[in-house]
Amino acid sequence: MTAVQRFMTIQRHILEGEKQHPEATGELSSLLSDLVLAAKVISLEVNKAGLVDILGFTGGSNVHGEAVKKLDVYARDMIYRAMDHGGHLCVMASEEDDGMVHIPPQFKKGKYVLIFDPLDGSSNIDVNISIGTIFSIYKRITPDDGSSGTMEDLLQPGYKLEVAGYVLYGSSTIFVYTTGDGVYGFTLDPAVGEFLLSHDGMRIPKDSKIYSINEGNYKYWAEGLKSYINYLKEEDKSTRRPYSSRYIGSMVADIHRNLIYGGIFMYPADKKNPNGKLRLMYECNPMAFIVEAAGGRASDGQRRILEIEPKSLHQKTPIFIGNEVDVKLVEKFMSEEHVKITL
Ligand code: AHM
Ligand code: MG
Repeated sequence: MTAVQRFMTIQRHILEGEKQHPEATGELSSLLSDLVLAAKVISLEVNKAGLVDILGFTGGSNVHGEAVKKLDVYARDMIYRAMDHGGHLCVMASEEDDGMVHIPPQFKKGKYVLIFDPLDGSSNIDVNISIGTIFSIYKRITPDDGSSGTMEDLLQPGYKLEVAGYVLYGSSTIFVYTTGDGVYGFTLDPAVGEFLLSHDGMRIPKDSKIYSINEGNYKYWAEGLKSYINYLKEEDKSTRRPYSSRYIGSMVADIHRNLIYGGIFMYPADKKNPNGKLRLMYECNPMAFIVEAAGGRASDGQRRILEIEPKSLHQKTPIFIGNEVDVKLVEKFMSEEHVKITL
């Protein structure tokens, strides 16, 4: 008989985590609770996405004459509205915005910084494929004196993260978060309206046989990467090859699956995108923090993602993330070939 899962809401889990840190002020818990609320509202809206056309809401305004927002803009606004007035943040940044997202002047500024990708994989919305929200919370660097946060507070390397998480809107909605010490997943029970603990202490399996990459870009890859992918397709029972290829094209969904089944997800540099496609601050750092906390590894091919010193909010980086053995192997393939991508 399988062990019975602890019956626990995400709110209670957050509070219990806080109790283990006597110095905690409760601010982080409060921030997470606000994010949970935003996730529930976004989940509702995501589930209605296909109804927009049927109900005749397209064309810019709905029946009330209100402008209909694109879902990614809706998600961005919902998170902003849930987070702007709690008094715990000093600044935010989102993949939807060009620059810093400020806390309105009338609200208190606190000691934390929030960086988020409101709806990643948004090209999948119209075709009912899983999409996700990704978030990161840092402590501010500038003094916690009630002033607004600055770019310095935002541009921190990933190893300084306090909390990272994602919400996957899939066959069900799941909220996964870590403070660096254990990764926990909660599935939304739509009837009760609560996220309930469903994945306690997630660990990425060591013996994977899944690789996820947009193989349509093969022609543009470095030779070392081509050799690695070709190696994965060869037959060898002792190393579980050939691997299976699974690519959703939605980073949160691809990495969530690999966290559960094991596997490696890659978005490399190529001749068309010399820094890859994915954003360090919004996508790669938080996912790397989660995967490392689950026993995995994340690198840009040479160095740990979490140790990259960010230079700008929207900077991109190649990423190889997942099972430790697999990520180390792709690093080896790439370094042995001493491949530099030439444009
Ligand atoms: P987005 O931030 O515009 O939504 O793009 C990010 C998404 C990732 O979720 C996914 O891994 C990647 O783009 C897929 O890109 P591609 O279509 O080039 O394979
Ligand atoms: Mg994105």
